[in-house]
Amino acid sequence: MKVALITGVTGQDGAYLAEFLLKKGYFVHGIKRRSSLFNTDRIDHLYQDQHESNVRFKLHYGDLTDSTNLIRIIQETQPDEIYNLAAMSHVQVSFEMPEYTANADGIGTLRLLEAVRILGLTQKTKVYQASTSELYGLVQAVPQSETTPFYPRSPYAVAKIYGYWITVNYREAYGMFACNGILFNHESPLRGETFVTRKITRAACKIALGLQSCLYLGNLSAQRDWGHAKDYIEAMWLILQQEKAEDFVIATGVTTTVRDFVKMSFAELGIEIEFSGKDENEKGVIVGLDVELLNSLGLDPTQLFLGTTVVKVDPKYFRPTEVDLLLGDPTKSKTQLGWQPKYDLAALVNDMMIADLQLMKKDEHLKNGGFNTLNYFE
Ligand code: NDP
Ligand code: GDR
Repeated sequence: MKVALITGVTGQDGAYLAEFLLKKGYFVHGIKRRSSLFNTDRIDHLYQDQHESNVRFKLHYGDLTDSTNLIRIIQETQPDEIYNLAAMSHVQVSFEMPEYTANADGIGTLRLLEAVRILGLTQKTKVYQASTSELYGLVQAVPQSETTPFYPRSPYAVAKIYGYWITVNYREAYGMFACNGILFNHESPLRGETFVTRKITRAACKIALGLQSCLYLGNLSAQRDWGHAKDYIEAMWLILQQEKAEDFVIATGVTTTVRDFVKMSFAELGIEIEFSGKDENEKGVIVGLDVELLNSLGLDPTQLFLGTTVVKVDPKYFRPTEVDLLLGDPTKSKTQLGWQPKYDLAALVNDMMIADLQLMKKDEHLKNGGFNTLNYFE
């Protein structure tokens, strides 16, 4: 039986990857952080009672900032494949926690690679490093491919560039099977609530249900190449199944503004939004209602009014340095890995909206029953 170790198993990608590898017959070990509340929501459906026989999913407490912990877990688990997905992954937050981000995302990658080397596993254990389109940062060329120069624009991206190069270095220096997946933005119903897509899909549902009046966003003109996390975790696995260790760009090849993502999300509910104004004064207003669609989704169209402003700009979400445009060139992954995404942007938005509408309806029931509803700090 193949053995995989996933760091960041409680995150969006970790959860999908764990499920994917279990289906493939792997024994999956995951590293989770100690927290004062349960933090395993995304993987609870995969839980296996550790007292049963034939257990194939096991969690270990750990942290990428603790090398002795990593060495012990890798020694204990003897993995064939390590997927290093753990990271402080929020670009804006990295401006507030630059040192921690460098420690976890940059040096954390080194700790993991070094643990493999110290334990004499360089010829056994393959390592996947979660690299990112944020490495491209300030636009040097589009579309961005494996050969496009990097220009990181945040403490997060600078930390990840260390992770990228130390992975390449361990491959070249020690002959390790260590690869970077340079993944462009990928989203899903499991996406963290403070990333822009999930913030939008949740808010659109809440607004339609009368649970929220306005959605505040930052830069509406930023363009991202958004794919579905379910497709992207498959690419991670494919990268480690190749004959030769190499780095790959994973992207859809289509880019869209935040503004258009907002319009697409509201449209899923039968609400047409139009934007007007500039920069900080830009706003999104309801200009059309598809009463039939709203009714069919169990939403009350009489609560929604043409001319209502439902999206505004709050400059607190602007970043000190922004990445304006990401557009990936997935030619190498499509030809060499045979990777083919199943979701396009419309299908991604639809999947997220269906899930969030269900979730927010639950929230509505709680509210009507006098209970506290879901709130998140952004
Ligand atoms: P998430 O933020 O959803 O998950 C991050 C995971 O890392 C969580 O399990 C988190 O634990 C864990 N983690 C954070 N810090 C540490 C630490 N110091 N030690 C151990 N674990 C830690 O990210 P995604 O699933 O979206 O992304 C996975 C990886 O891919 C990340 O490295 C991200 O930077 C990278 N990436 C993501 C892209 C995307 O669009 N999603 C695109 C390109 C790269 P906890 O649950 O306790 O917070
Ligand atoms: P990103 O994702 O920074 O690309 O990093 P995020 O969804 O946070 O931002 C995308 C773009 O939207 C703009 N934006 C806002 N972003 C957030 N979070 N909140 C807002 O209110 C808002 N308004 C506008 C941002 O300025 C940005 O331009 C993600 C993470 O998953 C990284 O870990 C990963 O490496 C990259 O994707 C690829």
